[in-house]
Amino acid sequence: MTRLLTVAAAQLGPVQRHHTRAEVVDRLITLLRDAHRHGAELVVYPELALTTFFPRWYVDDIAEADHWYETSMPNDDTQALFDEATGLGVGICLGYAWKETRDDGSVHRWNVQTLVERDGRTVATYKKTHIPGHEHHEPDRPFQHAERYYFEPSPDGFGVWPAFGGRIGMMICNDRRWPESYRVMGLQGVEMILCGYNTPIHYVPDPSQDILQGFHNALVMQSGAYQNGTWVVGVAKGGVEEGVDSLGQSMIVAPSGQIVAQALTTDDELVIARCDLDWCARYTGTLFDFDRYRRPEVYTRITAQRGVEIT
Ligand code: CDV
Repeated sequence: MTRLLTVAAAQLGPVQRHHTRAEVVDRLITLLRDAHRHGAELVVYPELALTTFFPRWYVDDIAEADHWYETSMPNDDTQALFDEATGLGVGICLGYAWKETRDDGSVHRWNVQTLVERDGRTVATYKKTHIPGHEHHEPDRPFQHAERYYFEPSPDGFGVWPAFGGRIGMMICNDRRWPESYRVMGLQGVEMILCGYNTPIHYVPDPSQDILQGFHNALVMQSGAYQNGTWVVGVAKGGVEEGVDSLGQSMIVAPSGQIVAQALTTDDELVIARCDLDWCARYTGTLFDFDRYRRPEVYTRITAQRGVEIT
């Protein structure tokens, strides 16, 4: 018997600064209902789905940015989405900013995705591992990418959870560019990786990469899928948000590395595929039989060293 999972990448068009969470949640519910009508069992939303991509602005006092963060999930603004999903028997994966205040009084700000099963049970909340951009105000940029000011990098790394009849992993945006992200999940037997993203077309440190944004997006997710024998679901918040044009190109990639479905617009759009989780074993049981063919004893630099060392 094959294990089939119908998944929907619920791409969002822009979320502007003046859009309320209630307005955004309405859009998420519209996508959810449509995905359910098409047989989806899991709906994956983008990174920071509930708000505009606020790291594009720097504020001197980070407390002024607190309103962009959730302090609990679900909460008053998102309860309707969670209720609708559970009522329909559809799972969701939702990206948002989380401000955590611990019992010891310490405050932590994370860029997260929460995965919820079809029965409403929270499977896991994943915190973004690779935080791109800059820590300080860089006034010469046309727009900021101050994620390193607004978010801590996760100390936990990449997990894989039994859910949806398979083994599900998560990563967020910049994580998808790093082969280590996929491999750490591959070594835990991942069968489907869920990844929300916000990728401005204009890459300020090196504009020669602008024209390659779509190519690089597909390149990393297709190679990560193939080299680890896993499905990858990449979900954009695209279009022109507060004057910054961002990549759409949400896609579902098979363990073969082939793109099986891809967005055609940069607006709210569903990309749906019926994914055979057993297809993963065709790769992980043959060419990428890790236990048989990998050589971890000669890969020690990968964890022992961070940057390049010339010997
Ligand atoms: N949200 C992101 O992580 N964006 C990065 C940009 C800054 C390059 C990305 O990797 O798409």
